[in-house]
Formats: sequence, structure tokens, C-alpha cells
Amino acid sequence: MSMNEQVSARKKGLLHAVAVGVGAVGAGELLAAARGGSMLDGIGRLAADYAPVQVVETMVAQAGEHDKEMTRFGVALWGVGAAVGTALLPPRLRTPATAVFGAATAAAALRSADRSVPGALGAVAAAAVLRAGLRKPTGHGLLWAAAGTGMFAAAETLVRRADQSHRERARKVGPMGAHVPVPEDGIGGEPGLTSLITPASKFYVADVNSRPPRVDPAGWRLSIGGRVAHNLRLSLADLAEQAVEFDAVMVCVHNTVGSGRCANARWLGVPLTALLEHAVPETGATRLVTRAVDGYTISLPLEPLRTGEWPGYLVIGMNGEPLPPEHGFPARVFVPGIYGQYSGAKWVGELELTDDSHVDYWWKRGWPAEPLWVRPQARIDVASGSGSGKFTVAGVAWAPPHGISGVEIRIGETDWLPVELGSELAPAAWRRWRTIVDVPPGTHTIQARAISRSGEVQDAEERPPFPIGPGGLHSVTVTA
Ligand SMILES: Nc1nc2c(c(=O)[nH]1)N[C@H]1C(S)=C(S)[C@@H](COP(=O)(O)O)O[C@H]1N2
Ligand SMILES: [Mo]
Repeated sequence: MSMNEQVSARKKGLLHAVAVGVGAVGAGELLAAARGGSMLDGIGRLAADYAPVQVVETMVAQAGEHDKEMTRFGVALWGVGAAVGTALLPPRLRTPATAVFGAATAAAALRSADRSVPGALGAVAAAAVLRAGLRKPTGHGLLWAAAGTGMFAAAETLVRRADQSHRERARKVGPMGAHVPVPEDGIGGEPGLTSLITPASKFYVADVNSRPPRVDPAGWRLSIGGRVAHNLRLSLADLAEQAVEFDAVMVCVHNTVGSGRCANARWLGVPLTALLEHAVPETGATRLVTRAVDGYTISLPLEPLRTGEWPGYLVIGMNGEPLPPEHGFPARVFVPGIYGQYSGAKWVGELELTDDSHVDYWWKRGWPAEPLWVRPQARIDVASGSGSGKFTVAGVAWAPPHGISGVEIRIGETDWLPVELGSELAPAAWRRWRTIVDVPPGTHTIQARAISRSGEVQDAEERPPFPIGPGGLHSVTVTA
């Protein structure tokens, strides 16, 4: 062979490997999906569990609310990468390499809560397809790629269908809470202004899974154990009997100014004070570990939860309905005022009382061990002007658990001006605000800041979320 022929044979071989990789991923994911699972979700979860904190932070900052789609796409490339890598190896190493690929993928799949075994089977199938496809250096590339893409699309359809039927089953355990109409706060009717209560379908989703675990409500029990005098096992119906409604905003620590990783809902939950009183913590119990079915854990200091100083809840409902799967069906722990990643696990299965030896999911990744409290924050949703330079500026602000006592805006470097506040649903909920200001001709920056009832003024210093939570002021630019 001439040099040119060698190069072109090599190129063909690599293209063939890419196509075989697509085929292997498609076949593996389809087999897993046909059995109700997913191979890719397990790999995605593995990536989320082991990616260095800076990688996670960059990913969250770049992908925004599309982080799950981005992860799935990245993960699909894993199979293609494995195929290319294998094709580059000397022939005698290819069988062991595909075996390692299959085993590693199967092990990753076994981490994704309820989708595990099917995912592992899919991984074995993917490895077998890979091995078969790479026996010849080149082949029907287009066919492989087309078949792989088709199988992948079929798998997606199957997984979505299974998720949808789980969603419907979850809804049927309801209602959860009274369908009270949301009260008027006096700021209604401003186009573009966030609603006082966020519908579940618009509530941000943040977690380490590609898709929510499917927990069967009939078999599910909340167990409360560890260092307690009485172990408890409670069904959804047991919990519903003791549950109360409360309004609160939930904020992700990744909610940088102006972004949408926060939302306000009317929750239904059992106060943790009541559950802890029934269980009777033993002396030596210092932490409450909330353990989810997906292996995720968050722990909270026991004492302030037990006394009610921190008002925590075991939540089973949202806006009059059961929790939707992506928000933690059938139950989650929530302590208003603490950032989402510290305030309790979604899909919770167990509350364990323990000593200080437990190491949490985020703690392992370099985040502070003690819960971080949500800082006061104001967001500008609307800044719209008429020809005369009069601008309506409106938004939401929150400072849980104390509540908002004021919101101020300024145009450029002028003095801070107070705005009109909507009436307060609850101190832990967010509050809407609005004002009309005269904007002088030209282009200007409008900034907003929140002031908490505890006297804390939103800090202007810009900070990324890691490691103590974001800082800075939301600003928009307007031209009059
Ligand atoms: N089991 C489990 N619970 C979890 C998480 C998770 O990854 N797994 N993520 C936490 C984070 S970081 C946040 S911000 C909130 C988000 O809740 P939401 O998706 O209902 O908005 O859930 C928390 N609870
Ligand atoms: Mo979060």
C-alpha cells in the first residue's frame, strides 16, 4: 500500500468504528429501555458522581437549564469513543478492551437507582455489538449508523412512555392539599411578571440524575431509624393524615442573579418536629440523614430541626397535587431558607438519625459541610417603557425564612429607590414587587436589591455559586 492508501484505509476504519459505536449505543439503550431501564442514565449518573467540582460548576454554568440533555448527549458519545478507541488498538487487544468497556458500562448502569439491571444488560449487549462490528476493519458504515440512530430513537420513545405512565400513576395518589385559589397580592396582571405560585410544570428541576427514579407509591414506606427509641415505617396515607400546607420558595445554590433556578410553591408536608417527636431521638444522635432511593444523601443538624428553630418538613405534595416525579415523588425533605442541595433529598426513603460521622454527597465534593442559607435576592422580570420615558419595572424577591422587608432599584448610579411590594404569602415565600420610574433619555442600567426583615441587604459583590453561594445584583439595560 502507498502512503495515501494507508491514510485513506485508516480514515475508513475510523469512520466505520464511529458508525459501529452508534450502533452499539443504540442497541444497548434499546435493550435496556425495552426492560424499563436505561444504560445511558447510569453512565450519566456516574459522571455526575465523580466529575471534579470545577467540571460540575462549569457544566451547570454553561448548560443552564439544559444540563440533563447535555449530559445525555455527552454520555452517548462515550460508546462512540469506546468504539474508536478499540479500533485503534492492535487486534489482539480488542476483545479484552470491549470486555472492559462492557463491564465498566454495566457497573455504571448499576448505579442508577431503579434502572439498574436493564441498564447493565444493555451494556453487555452494547459490548457484544461493538465486538462483532469491529471484527472487520470496514463495513456497512451507513447501515450501522442508521440502525444505531433508529434504535436510539426507539429507546428514547420507550423511556419517555414509561416515565409518562409513572407520572400518571403518581398523580392518581392525589389530591395532596386543598385546591385553594392563590390569593391576590395586589401586583397581578403585569405581562412577563412571574406568577406568585409557580406551577409544577414550570418549577426548575435540579438533581444528579438524567431522569427521575420511578418509585412505586404502593410499596413505598418512609422509614425513620438509626439512633431512635421507636423505628417508624410510614406510608403515604399515614403521612397525609398529619400534613399541613405552607408556602415557600426553593432556591438552588446555582441560582446566580437573574436566573431561574428558584421557584415558589404551596407545599404539603409533615413538620419534622412531629416525626422526630414520635421517633424519639436517642442521646448521641446529632444529625438527621435524608437518604434517597437514588443513593443521594443530605444530612442536617438534628437539634434545630427537633426544636423547630429550623422549620423542616417531610413534603408529599405541591400545589394541591402529589409531587411530580421530577420533584421527588413520593416524598422529599425541605427546610425553607436553606439552599436546595442542603435542604433535603427528593425521592427520600429513609431518615436516619446518626452521629457526626456521616459524610454527605456534596460534602465529599468539596462543598461546606454545614447547610448554606439562602441570601436575599431580587430578580427583575419586567422593564418595559412607554415613549415618554416612564418605565414599569417589576419582579420577585425572596429572603427566606425571615421574609422581604423591602426591594430597591436604581437607575445607573442614582440613589436607591424603594418599590411597591405585593402582599406577603408567607415570610418563606417569595414576594412580588413593581414600580414605575422615569428613565432619562439614553441607555441605562437598572439594578435591584432585596432587603430581608432580618436587616440583611443583598450584597453587591459578584461571586460564583461555589463554595458559599452566589452574590451580586441583577441588572438589566434599558433605552429611553
Ligand atoms: N435525591 C436527590 N435529592 C435532591 C437532589 C438530588 O440530586 N438528588 N438535588 C438537590 C438540589 S441541588 C436541589 S436545588 C433541589 C431541587 O429540587 P427541584 O428539582 O424540585 O427544584 O433538590 C435537592 N434534592
Ligand atoms: Mo441545587
